[in-house]
Amino acid sequence: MAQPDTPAITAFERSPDRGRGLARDMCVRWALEEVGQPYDVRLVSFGALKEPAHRALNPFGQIPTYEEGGLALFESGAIVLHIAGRHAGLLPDDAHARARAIAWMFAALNTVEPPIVERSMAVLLEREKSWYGERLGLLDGRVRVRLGELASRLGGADWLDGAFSAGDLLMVTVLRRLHGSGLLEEHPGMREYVARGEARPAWQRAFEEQLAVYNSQPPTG
Ligand code: GTB
Repeated sequence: MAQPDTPAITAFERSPDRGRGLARDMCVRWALEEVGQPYDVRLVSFGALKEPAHRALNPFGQIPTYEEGGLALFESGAIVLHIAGRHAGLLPDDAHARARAIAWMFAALNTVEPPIVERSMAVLLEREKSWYGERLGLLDGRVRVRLGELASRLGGADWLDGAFSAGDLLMVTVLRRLHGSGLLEEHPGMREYVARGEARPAWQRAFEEQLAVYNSQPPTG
C-alpha cells in the first residue's frame, strides 16, 4: 500500500527497451536506491502518456515523472538533482565540489548524450537507407570524440570528480546506451567506468526492479 510520504515515479507499462534498463526511469530508480529512499512505481501505457491526466505531470507526455507530497516533477535530470539535493550521498557537501558534480550532470545530458542519442536513432530508424553506412560512420566519429575526451579526464580515477556523485550516475546512465555498439570497448577505461556503475548494489536493485516489470508483462504478438 502506498505511504503518504513515499515518492511515486512513473515508468513504461511495457518498455520498448526489452528490460535493458535504458528508459529514463532507470536513473531515477538508481538515484532513489543510492540514497535509500523507498518509492512507488506507477506503470503507464503509451496511450495514457498522452492523456490530460499524465500531461498535467509531464507536458510532453513522457516518463519519468516524480510526485512527492505536493511536488510534481518531470525531466529525469531535474528529478535526480532534486533527490540528490534532499538526501546525502549523491552530491558533495563542499560548495565547489557540489557545483562541479552538478556540472557533470549537465555534461552527461547536454554534451555527451546528444551524439549518443542521435546515433541510437539512426540505428533504429535509418538502417535501410542508402546513406546509412556513411551516416553511421559520421555519428560514430562524434561519439568517439566525446568518449576520448571523457577517458582523458577520467584517467585512472574511479569517478569523474572524487567520490561517486549524481554526475557519475547520469554519465553512466547515458553511456549505457552504447552497449552493443562496440564503441565503449574502444576505450577500456570508459567500459570499466560503466561496469563500475553497474556493479553498484543500488544500480543492481534498480535494474532488477525495472526488469521485473518487463518480465511481468505478457509478450506482445
Ligand atoms: N528529457 C526527458 C527526460 O530526461 O525525462 C526525456 C524523457 C523521455 O525521452 N521519455 C521517453 C518517453 O516517455 C522514455 S525514455 N517516450 C514516450 C513518448 O515520448 O511518447 C527514452 C527511451 C525510450 C526507449 C528506449 N529503448 O527502447 O531503448 C530508450 C530510451
